[in-house]
Amino acid sequence: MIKTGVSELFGLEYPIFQGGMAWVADAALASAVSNAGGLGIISAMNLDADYLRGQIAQCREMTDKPFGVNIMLMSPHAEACAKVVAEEKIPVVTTGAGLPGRFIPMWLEAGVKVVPVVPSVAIAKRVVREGACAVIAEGCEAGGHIGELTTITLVPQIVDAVDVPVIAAGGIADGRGVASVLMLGAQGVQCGTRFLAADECTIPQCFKDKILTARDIDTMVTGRRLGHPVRALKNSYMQEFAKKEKDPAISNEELEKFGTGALWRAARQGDMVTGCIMVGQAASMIKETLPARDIITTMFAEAEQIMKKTTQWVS
Ligand code: TUI
Repeated sequence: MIKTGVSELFGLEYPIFQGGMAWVADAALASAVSNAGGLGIISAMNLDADYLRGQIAQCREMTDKPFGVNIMLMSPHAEACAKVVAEEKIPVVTTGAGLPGRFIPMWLEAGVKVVPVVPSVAIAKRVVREGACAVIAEGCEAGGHIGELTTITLVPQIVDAVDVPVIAAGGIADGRGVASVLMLGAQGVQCGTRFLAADECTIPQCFKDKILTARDIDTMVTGRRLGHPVRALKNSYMQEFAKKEKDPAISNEELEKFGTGALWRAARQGDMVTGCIMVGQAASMIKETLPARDIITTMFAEAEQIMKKTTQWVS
């Protein structure tokens, strides 16, 4: 068994969070991960408070284990959804794509544990000062909206900078990834892409097939000009975005508009051509879809084996 400050702090059998992926992380996936001993997370994404309340109610029907909610801070409904998290007394909230400071006092008041995704040391220090009880250090191997640093450089620097447990994310899809970030000082992992290929994940099969056939060099990053870089699989949508991004005749407004609805088209409509297939670099390491429970147990059994083996090299 691998028990860490993260499994203890959040009452988990395994120190693993499921990423709060927009248009993907619903009650079905979150309850499956929580039932398997990790922390399932529902994404509030760009939808409103009623959607979130509905997903929370469904998740409570499907699990009696703890689960979390992710607030995407760029959402126009972030404030309304942040209030739902407090009202529903969700045990853990994670945040992404911005600074959550304005909501932290309300969450702490309601007894919600706050765990922001952080892309740098400065932001990690800031959220801990504001009341975060752990942070998710996400490297740019991750899918979707990313920072600049890699997991291997970001995690140890954040471990040194803050006195709360660090959860590593970005590029972790198997036991080797888990073992490696534990060596860097992390006490848990968050996986997004690996759970896209969970049996309980409700994205279309064609999206899962793209993951299973992805090669190492098949993702690309666009959106730097807008200040929010996004990693996704190379396809005509991403290539078109990259072209528009380089064209000075195209305004930022027009570029933003081109981005609107693209993830929804891929994740909900199965549009693999004009949709944005957000996945991390770990996509090409994933060879099969599995139930969430098997993903977690296999990953941690492998991590344990690796750590036992490596201690034999030490004398
Ligand atoms: O949030 C994510 N990943 C996401 S959000 C998302 S929805 C979206 N769609 C299109 C464009 C943009 C977003 C898809 N994937 N991961 C967590 C994460 N948070 N990664 C990086 C950050 C982050 C970045 C800056 C956290 C804080 C931060 O603060 C600096 C600031 O100035 O806000």
